[in-house]
Amino acid sequence: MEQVRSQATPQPRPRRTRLIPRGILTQQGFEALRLGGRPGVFRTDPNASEPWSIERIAQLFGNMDVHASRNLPRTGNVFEATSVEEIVIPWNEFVSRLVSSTTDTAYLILNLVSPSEGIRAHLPQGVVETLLSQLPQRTVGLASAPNPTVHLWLGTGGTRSGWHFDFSDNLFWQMFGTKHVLLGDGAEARAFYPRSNCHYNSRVDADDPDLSRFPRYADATLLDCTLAAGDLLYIPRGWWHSLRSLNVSSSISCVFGDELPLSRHAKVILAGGPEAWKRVISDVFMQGLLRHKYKRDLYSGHSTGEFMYRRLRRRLPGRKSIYRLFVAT
Ligand SMILES: O=C(O)CCC(=O)C(=O)O
Repeated sequence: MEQVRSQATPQPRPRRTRLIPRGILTQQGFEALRLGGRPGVFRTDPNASEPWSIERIAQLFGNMDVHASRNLPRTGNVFEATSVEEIVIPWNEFVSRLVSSTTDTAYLILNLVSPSEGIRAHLPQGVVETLLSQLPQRTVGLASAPNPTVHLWLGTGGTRSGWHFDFSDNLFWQMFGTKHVLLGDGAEARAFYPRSNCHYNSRVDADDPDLSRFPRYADATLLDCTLAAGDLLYIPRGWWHSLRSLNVSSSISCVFGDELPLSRHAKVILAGGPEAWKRVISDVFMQGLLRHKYKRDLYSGHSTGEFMYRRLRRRLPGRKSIYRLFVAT
């Protein structure tokens, strides 16, 4: 299959535009970008804090146990990966053994704002607070944003996140190492072939798009950038993004602010076509109404059906659940 594709006549590819950093991050510069609803990259002040490195991060959490993934796929659609192994490993061992490995692909994703009770018990006093206080994202008033979700990403070269979009704005800071990022406008949902179980993930493999299966992807206009230490990327809510680390790297993402309105989700779901609509309706019943457990894709949250069920339930008068409305009463 791969051979047939590479020997065929060259296919059209999405048009790419380079996203150029805009100078040092300021509240004003960020607001201008946010108002326009366009992504952008800022540099953050390199003298603001001691530079981050693998050695510095190794010391951070000591021997606290963390959940990590290894054996991540280097090719193919990330969300369809079957090889991935979930492990629990002491932080310092993850950093010294796995991140420094030249053969493995391993990733650790840590929620810094609401670590689970289990993890909290192992956290050295004040470490998360110190880390959060150093975030350049604070410059733009993130501290006052309601319920930010803050994740630390630490992994080997070759980790990939696959095309997906976040429901709120994302300010993504590269602590060390380099990552290649592609971005696509949320309004072009049809070009990204949303997955039928999770509309916020794409069926297209960003590294090797199969245009015979996904021809509309060639019509997408992509923005392209490589993040280096200190760069801060603004990804507006609903914008597709796909990231790949080029070497050992660490980043902190802050997802915050208003969520994408339901109408925008509906447009993406519609772009998924009849197959996706059937799946969503079935999942609304199975996972929403009947609470069946859902087998998640890698790096994925709720299924679209479950998400729609929760959002619709919130809108019902008196917060009555659809279940109570149709079944229990
Ligand atoms: O850095 C990565 O690999 C993924 C980050 C990401 O997808 C996100 O913050 O939404």
